[in-house]
Amino acid sequence: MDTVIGIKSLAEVETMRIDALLTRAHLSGLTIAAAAALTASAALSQNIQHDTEHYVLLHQYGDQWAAEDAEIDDRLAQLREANGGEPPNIVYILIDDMGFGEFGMPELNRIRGGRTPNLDEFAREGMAFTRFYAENICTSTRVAMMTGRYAVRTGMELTKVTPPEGVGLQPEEVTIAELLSDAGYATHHIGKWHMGDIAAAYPTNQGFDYASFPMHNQVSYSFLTRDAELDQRTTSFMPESVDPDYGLDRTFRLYDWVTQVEGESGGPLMEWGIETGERPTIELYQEVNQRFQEQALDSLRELAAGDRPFFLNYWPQIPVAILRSTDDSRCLTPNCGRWADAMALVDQYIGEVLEEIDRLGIADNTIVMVMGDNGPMKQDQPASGYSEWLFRGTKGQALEGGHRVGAFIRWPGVIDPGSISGDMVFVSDLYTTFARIAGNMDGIPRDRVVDGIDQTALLLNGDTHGRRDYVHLYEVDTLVATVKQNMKIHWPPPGTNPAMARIYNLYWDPREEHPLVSQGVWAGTSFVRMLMQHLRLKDRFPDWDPARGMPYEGVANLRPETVEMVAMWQQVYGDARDVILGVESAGN
Ligand SMILES: [Ca+2]
Ligand SMILES: [Ca+2]
Repeated sequence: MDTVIGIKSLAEVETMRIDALLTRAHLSGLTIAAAAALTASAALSQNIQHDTEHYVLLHQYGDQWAAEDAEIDDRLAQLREANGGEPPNIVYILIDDMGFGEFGMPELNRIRGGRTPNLDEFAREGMAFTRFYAENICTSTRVAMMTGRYAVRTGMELTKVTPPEGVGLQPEEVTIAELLSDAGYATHHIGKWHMGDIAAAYPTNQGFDYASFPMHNQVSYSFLTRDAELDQRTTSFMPESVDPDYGLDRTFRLYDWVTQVEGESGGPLMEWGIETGERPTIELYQEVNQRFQEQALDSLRELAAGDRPFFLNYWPQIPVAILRSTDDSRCLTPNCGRWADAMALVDQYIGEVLEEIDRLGIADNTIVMVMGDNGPMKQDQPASGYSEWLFRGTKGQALEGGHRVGAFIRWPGVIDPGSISGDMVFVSDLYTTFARIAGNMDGIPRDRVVDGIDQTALLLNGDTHGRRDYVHLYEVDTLVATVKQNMKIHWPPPGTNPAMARIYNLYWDPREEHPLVSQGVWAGTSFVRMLMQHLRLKDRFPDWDPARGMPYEGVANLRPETVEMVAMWQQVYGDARDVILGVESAGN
């Protein structure tokens, strides 16, 4: 990895120690996980191949965790018995671009003039996480939640923003929806998906019984519209602003992509809400968001009426919006910024979901989790109403502000209301934790690295019962920073003196503004050890490539203009979009 050449010399010093650790772990050809299991035979997750840093803790706490796990199994069995033999329902709501402090904290809303009353109340009914790390951008966080793996391991670390894509989540990824389906859950997905526009990646082919979702992300509605261009939020995109004399390449900007679709598991998808000849507008975006909300409530009613436990995965597209509604009465908060107002709308939506859960009488046996997927998109939003809170940085950055998100979970009778967790949690941990609660740890694949740590102990036993004290932070495929406990290192770029690596004490300096000098020097060696183990494991379990295919396969009612657009795209790029066009024809 030449991205970390800067620490190469330090790394060499560590090599012998790492070899020793890995050799110890691979005694008699055992996997690292199996070797760790020798020291703690009962802990449930041990034959899952986690990242190496997990085993550093497992060697120290394995026996303690095994004892705790035995109690947890008893507790989960009791809960199941009290719930007619079934595990709890799971409603998981992921809010786009919502960093830490953006909701669920009334004090901060007062400071900003924001309003999220429903979420503030919800936050007090369960556990608030203070150290919840997501990945720092949409697709990556969604992939990490769905697969339990750092997005970089799946090849899905790039967030695609303009259609078509032609790539997506590998079918071989075993999603949390597939694990829960196998455990007997009914599974619905509503809203943003953003993990590819090829058949393999559709939620209906990745474990969901039913899904209604936009084929791409919100850019396709809110930025790539005539309204946005007239408002100069976008430039040179719409056909009327392409130079008729010199705008030669017709694939430089493409239109008529698939908008929003719905369908059932394994079946065809149907595009809805758009007619032939129509192109997305901000009004369509608002209508679609309202429709997703209605579908989420419909799903809730349908799933609650069924005889199986259910998983409702609701990922609203709002608050992402770059244009204000055409309804000029909108100013839903004293802040009146675009995104702060949109957040008030999200709060209304989620309030309706929570109310419906109460009305259906399923609150007691339903886990509800609400969280953000990454830090706020402030870069393009000077008037969004968002400002940096405690942390510095935005979506896409390895600063705490990019990765740390608001996250709250409610499980009546199990998680103490008003509880606060200071333990570190990474979004991939939800995968393993939900699988444990649903009773399908066996379904987690063993032939790859699964980064998600089982955090059931934290939910059941409360603060200080977490099992993670580190996270690696990627920007696309580059490991940019690593956090361990309250210390954080930003890895130096290639060619940099390793002694110049910036190390921060996040308790002293949550905004990462004052790199430690002498005070942090001790941590450098430990951080390099962590880095080398993380990278060495990749030698054994290389990162995957994403799946590739034709966009929109399986959409039964493609509009004629979409068919034409895809044909043009395929004619130029076809299967060769990853190679250098023209190399062969030039005879090289
Ligand atoms: Ca996002
Ligand atoms: Ca799959």
